[in-house]
Amino acid sequence: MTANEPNRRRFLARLLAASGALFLASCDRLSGTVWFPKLLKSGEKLSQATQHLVTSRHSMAQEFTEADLSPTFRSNGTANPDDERYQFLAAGEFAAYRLKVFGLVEQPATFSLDELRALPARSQITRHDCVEGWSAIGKWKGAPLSALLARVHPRPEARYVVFYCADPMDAEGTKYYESIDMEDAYHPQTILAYELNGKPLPIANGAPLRVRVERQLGYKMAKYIMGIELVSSFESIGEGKGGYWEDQGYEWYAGI
Ligand SMILES: Nc1nc2c(c(=O)[nH]1)N[C@H]1C(S)=C(S)[C@@H](COP(=O)(O)O)O[C@H]1N2
Ligand SMILES: [Mo]
Repeated sequence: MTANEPNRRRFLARLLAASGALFLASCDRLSGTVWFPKLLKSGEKLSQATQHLVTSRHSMAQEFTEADLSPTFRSNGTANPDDERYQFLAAGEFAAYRLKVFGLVEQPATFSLDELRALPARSQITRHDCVEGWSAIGKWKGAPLSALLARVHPRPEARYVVFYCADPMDAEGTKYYESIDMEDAYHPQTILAYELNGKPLPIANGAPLRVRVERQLGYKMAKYIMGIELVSSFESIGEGKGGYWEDQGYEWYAGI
């Protein structure tokens, strides 16, 4: 320990207290059992910078065993996109589905489901936490987003990965979309899932493809992904703050 250490500690303690991290630490006993620790009221929400101090962005989300699987994995939000193109693809069991990857990449590409299945696969049993107050444990299988990115070669300016979904426009004329930063994009548990509990991803849970960003809350896990764009800022894709719920006031960084 250096002479500066006590000072540094006091500084950190003040910083953490100010940002609500002590509140978080005292709730740590609960982590692993309920969704509560991932979800902090907006006033208690840590700044992204402070989160870097408290928990490493490289840490892994907890994984579970087959015995922990929820009997059913419920559906939330859109359960079957009322969209002509989507319904056409679903009727053909997504044989004509092509994931389009574009934006700040050297090699824009499209991927069929078979091509996505041919990428290295990862399975993980994780807990999904929805801000509406429910959780479910499911087993997801898919291609790590990092493997997909390796195919399209992101440009150095790329800072965010944006997911565009098949959901039709809502009453306000906005469509479901989501975004994550490159750190989460390359995280080993960030996968483009095409299977849930050993079966092809059901339509209710996002068929044919949905993202899992395991350290974040449910609304980040975009379902019905039709396109992926790499961008340097959200200004380049419109007025939004990086996601459907974020545009309505939810935190962009919804995790720990
Ligand atoms: N395209 C799309 N993705 C979405 C949603 C949605 O309505 N449309 N809802 C989000 C929310 S709030 C949650 S909790 C999860 C629900 O996933 P599930 O239907 O598999 O339970 O998907 C998220 N991703
Ligand atoms: Mo949710």
